[in-house]
Amino acid sequence: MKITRTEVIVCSPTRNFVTLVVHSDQGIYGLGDATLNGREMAVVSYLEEHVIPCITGRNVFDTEDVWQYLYKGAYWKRGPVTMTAIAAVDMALWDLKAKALNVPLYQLLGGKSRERVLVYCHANGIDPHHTLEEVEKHIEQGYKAIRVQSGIPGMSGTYGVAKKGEKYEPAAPGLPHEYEWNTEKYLSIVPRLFEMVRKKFGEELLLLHDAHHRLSPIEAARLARELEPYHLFWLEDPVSEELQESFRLLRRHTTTPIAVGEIFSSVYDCHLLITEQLIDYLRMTVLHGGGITHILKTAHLAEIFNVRTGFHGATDLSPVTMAASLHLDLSLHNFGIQEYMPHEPLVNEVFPHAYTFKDGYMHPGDASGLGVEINRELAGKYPYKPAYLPVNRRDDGTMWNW
Ligand code: EZ4
Ligand code: CO
Repeated sequence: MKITRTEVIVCSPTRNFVTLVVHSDQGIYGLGDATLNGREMAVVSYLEEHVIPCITGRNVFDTEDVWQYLYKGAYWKRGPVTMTAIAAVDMALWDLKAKALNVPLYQLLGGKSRERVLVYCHANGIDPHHTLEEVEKHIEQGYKAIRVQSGIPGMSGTYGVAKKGEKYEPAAPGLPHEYEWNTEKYLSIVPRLFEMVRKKFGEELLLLHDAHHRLSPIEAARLARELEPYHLFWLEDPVSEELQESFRLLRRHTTTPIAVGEIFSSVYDCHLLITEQLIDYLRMTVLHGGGITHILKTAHLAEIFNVRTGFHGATDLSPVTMAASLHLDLSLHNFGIQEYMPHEPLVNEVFPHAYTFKDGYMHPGDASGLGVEINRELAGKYPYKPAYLPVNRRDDGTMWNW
C-alpha cells in the first residue's frame, strides 16, 4: 500500500488544531495530529515544505523506515517542531495500517493489557473553597482521580485556573496575556488546599497536582515533603524540565511520586530520568514525542526501569491524539493513568470518534485504526486564529515558566 497524497488541515473549532491526512493507493486514508500549541504554523510549514514531498510513494507499512528516514535523514534532529511533524506522519501511517488490517490500533501494539483506561480530570477554582466545589462536581461525574489546582489569593490570575464560571482553556486569542507569579504565596497555599480536600473527601480519591515547572529544586522538595501526608498520586512538573539532573536533588528529599514530560520531544529528554529512576510517571505524549514508533520505544525503556506512563491529555491535543493515547494506554503494560480534559462539543463534532468515557475510565473503542474521523466541511467553517499560552512574570518583573 503506497502513500499517494497528503493534506494538512488547519482549523479552529474553539481552539487551533493541525491535522495531517495521508491517502493511500487503496482508497483509505489515515489521520495524524500535528498540533503544536501556540506554534501551529511552524509545523504546517515543516510538513508541507520538507516532509510531504519526501514521503509520497513510500510504503504505508514501513513505519519504522519512514520514521528513521525523517528523523535521521533530516540532519537536524529533535526539537518540538520536528518531532511533532514526524509524529503526525507516524500516527497517520499506523492508523492506515490498522485500517487496512481491519483491527483497532491497540491490536498492533500488543493487544489489551487491561479492559479500560483510568483517567484523571481537572478541578480548578479561583480559591480553595471554590476548588472544593469543583472537586465535588467531578466526583459526581464518576472520576476516581482528580488534578486539583487553585487560584492564589493576592495574585491576579493563576495559570491552570479559569475565571469563576468560565471553562479553563490554556491558550487565549491574540498576543500572550501576562500573569503574576509569587512562589511564597503559592507554596503556603497548596499544602493547606490538599489538607482541606482530604478532610472533606477522604483517603480513597486519587489526587494530583501540577506545579507547571515553576519551582527551584529545593522549593519543589519543600512542597513535595509538605504534601506527603496527603498521599498524592503524583506531583507534576515540580521543577523546570530542561535539566534532568535537577530531579536527583528532589528525589533525595521526598516520597511524593513525581511526573514530568508533557513538553519532552524525545527519549533524549528523559533517558536519565528513566534509567536513574528519578521519576514515577512519564508524561511525554505520542504527539510531541515523535509518534507511536518513538513513544513505544520510550515507554518500553520506562517499563524496564519501573517508570509508568501518564500521557498528557489537555485540550490542545486533538481527538486524534486522544485516541492514539488511549490505544497505547490499553496495551502498554506500564500504563499508569491518562489525563482527560474533555473537548468542547464542537471539537467532537469536527472529529467524531469511537472512544468513550464511563465512571472515571475510558476506552478507545473497537473501530478499525485510531477510530477518529474529520468532518472537513465543518472544519472549514473555523479558520486558524492566532492564540498563545500566557507568559508569567514574578513580582520583580522577571520572566518565569508558564
Ligand atoms: O498547560 O496543555 O497537565 N497539563 C497541563 C496542560 C498544559 C496545556 C498547555 O497548552 O499542564 O494544561
Ligand atoms: Co501539566
